[in-house]
Amino acid sequence: MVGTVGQTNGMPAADVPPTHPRYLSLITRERLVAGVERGVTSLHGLIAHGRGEAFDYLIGERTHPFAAQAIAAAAACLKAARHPVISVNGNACALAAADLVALAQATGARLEVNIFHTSPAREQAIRTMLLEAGAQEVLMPSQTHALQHIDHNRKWVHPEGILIADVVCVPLEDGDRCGALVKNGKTVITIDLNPLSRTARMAQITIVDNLTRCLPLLVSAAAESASPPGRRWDNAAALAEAEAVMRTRRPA
Ligand code: PTJ
Repeated sequence: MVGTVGQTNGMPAADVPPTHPRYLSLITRERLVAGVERGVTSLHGLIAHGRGEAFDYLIGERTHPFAAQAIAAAAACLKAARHPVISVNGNACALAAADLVALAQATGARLEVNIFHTSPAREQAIRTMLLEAGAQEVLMPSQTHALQHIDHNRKWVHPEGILIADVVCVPLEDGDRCGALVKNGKTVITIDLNPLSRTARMAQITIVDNLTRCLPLLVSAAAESASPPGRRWDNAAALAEAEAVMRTRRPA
């Protein structure tokens, strides 16, 4: 697919040919630029994406066994949850709205908008994009219910969503909120290409992979099987493996 929105690497997106060696990466950037243009993604989100790209480059832009195992653990955890919630920010929505909706359907999780950079207009734009992608329901942050142990905009949550969730899936999270969710007694699943980030280290299950690659795998894992009996997940070991791959892998 050749996109129609935004500029990509200095050239109009429509000029990015599928034969370009960096095609997928360029088209993914274009999705984020389009997200900014439609008011879903913050400008800061472009910077965050660049950081993610750098780590993705270091793992050879592929899903490694440490990620595949984390995906299986995350699918089982979401399916075993009493009240799972998928927390959606501006980057996750622009990159993967349809997959987030599919994940909610496959796991019975509720979708809730929750962003770091305060903007009621952007919250509404994210909600609209999720509804357009097929969501039946999108919970919005309230102005009455706040998580404890956190000060910024991300503390505001929906009383029937994140507030009472036992398991929260938070792709591309910032460390403060991940820590707050854990302190509030939640099990946190995150997707983060940086195995050194505070989020990656504080979450109980971290999938070190690109959101765009691992979400379809997570949806399939959740849709395929009944939840297997919970095996104990060693997140620190998985992060150490990811870091080792980054430090030792030679480019192909
Ligand atoms: O929409 P908002 O206001 O909630 O803002 C969202 C961002 C992502 C801008 C905000 O949460 C933020 O600033 O996040 P951080 O602290 O930069 O963390 C983002 C993490 O996600 C970093 O560790 C990146 O390496 C990682 N990351 C970026 N892109 C991807 C990614 N991980 C997986 N897949 C990606 N595509």
